[in-house]
Amino acid sequence: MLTRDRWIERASGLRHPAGVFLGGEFVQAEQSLPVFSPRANGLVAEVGAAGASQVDRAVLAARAAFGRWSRSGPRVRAAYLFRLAELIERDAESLALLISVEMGKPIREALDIEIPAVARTFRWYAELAGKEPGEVADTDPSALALVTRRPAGVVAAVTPWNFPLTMAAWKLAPALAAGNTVLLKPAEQSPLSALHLASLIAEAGFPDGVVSILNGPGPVTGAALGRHPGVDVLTFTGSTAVGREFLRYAADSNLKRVWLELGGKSPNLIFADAPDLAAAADTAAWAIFFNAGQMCTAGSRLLLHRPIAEEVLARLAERAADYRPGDPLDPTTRMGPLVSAKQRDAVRAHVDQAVGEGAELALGGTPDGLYFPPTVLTGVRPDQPVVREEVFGPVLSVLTFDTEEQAVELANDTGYGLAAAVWTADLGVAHRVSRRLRAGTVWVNCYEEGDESVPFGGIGLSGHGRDKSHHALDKFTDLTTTWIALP
Ligand code: TXE
Repeated sequence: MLTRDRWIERASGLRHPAGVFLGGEFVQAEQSLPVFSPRANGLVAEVGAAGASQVDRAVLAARAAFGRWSRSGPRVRAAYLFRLAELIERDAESLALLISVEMGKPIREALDIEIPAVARTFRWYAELAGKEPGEVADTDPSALALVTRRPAGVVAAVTPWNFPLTMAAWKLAPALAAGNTVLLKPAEQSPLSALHLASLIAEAGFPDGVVSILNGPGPVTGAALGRHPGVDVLTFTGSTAVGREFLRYAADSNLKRVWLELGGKSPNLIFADAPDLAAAADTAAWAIFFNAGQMCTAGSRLLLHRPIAEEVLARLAERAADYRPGDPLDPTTRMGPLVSAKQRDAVRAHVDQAVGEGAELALGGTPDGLYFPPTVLTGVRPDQPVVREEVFGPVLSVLTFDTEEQAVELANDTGYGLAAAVWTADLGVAHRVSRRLRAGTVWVNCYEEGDESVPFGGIGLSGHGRDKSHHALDKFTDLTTTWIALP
């Protein structure tokens, strides 16, 4: 791992392609987009942004490329995805550095966690291409019914900044493997890593128009994709509010299929008989402070069994010291700044409001610039906004429970349903509670376990549909039945 000074030196020499990656080449942008770095708390670059007419052109290019790409055969498509994975690994340091500069992720985590996950995702779907056979249905023998999967067509993916390249890969890889062409609209906070990805897509030699990458403001570029009649599927990760917008865009345009992976307010339940209380407390800290809490699966509600509440809180406070915010380009930093002043203000407003309503600040609470310290609130009520709404910062709300029934009730007292965790040595409690928790993912005696082979997504206000695994192909394919008469 390079030293902080070396990373800073490399960051000062970073270059990025100009323009918009449209139809296989970088073309002059219609608009421009300022890029702020939370690390520098200032403007670091300006990149090209696509307006509505470039979105039109990109959709046309994707339409034109679709026929050949979808008929190219899975081995051909897999070869491009494998090549892209190799290039991502080759440029791992540059990609990690861009992510760290544009959204403040600690460089070590960008390099050790995010980039390997991106390469793995492209490889995993390359390996899956062509391995989802169709069916022959058991119908009356007078006819033959074939059920086959077809690529849906032109897919638009609108993604957030908290894991800029992982989110892009979760959408691009399955959609491309299944034979679709894709338009990616990255978040305006993280356009630099997306531009580098675009240059790797060009280098990998993907046919023109198979992938376009359109930076731009959500309400302009994102909305144009959401409303476009030439887009067949829209896949989105971001806020619940914008998820609702995409459903409206679809209703007002061509009823395109919309897949939503939205926010969360995940409960982390620790029972008194947890097999290793210290590990449970350490993991609870990681579950909320990793990525400065800017995680849709952040364990933002810690539900503690009353007899062990004090012990867990004491251990949690010790662990929180490991997450003292620091320069994201320092390899020892485990928590960087929040992504923007807007995000910092929203997080601070949540904490101030909770304290104003009587919550106790057990830890943290006061930011230094964009650096927000690990913050723990006790004495909160289940009906307070800080407990009900996604804060998207390193802010943990702690509640206590006395019985299993009460724990489940508190955990499910939310409109979100992305993830949940339960810590217990009792197999009965583990099974009963995990079965009743309303969430797309439930962890038992662990947190944030994940794998390309396992579906990820939520229910309720956390959205629907699944990223990752072979189930993601459901989003990007249509089932077609072909009846053949057998006279
Ligand atoms: O998300 P937005 P923001 C949550 C989290 C966070 C809040 C706001 O609670 O505090 O959202 O974050 C595009 N039409 N999550 O503002 O606005 C935008 O350009 C079309 C949870 O960053 O949802 C970006 O590409 N598109 C989350 C994408 O939507 C629009 C990850 C996400 O931006 C648009 C991020 C519009 N009107 C935030 N407005 C998760 N699920 O992990 C914005 N966009």
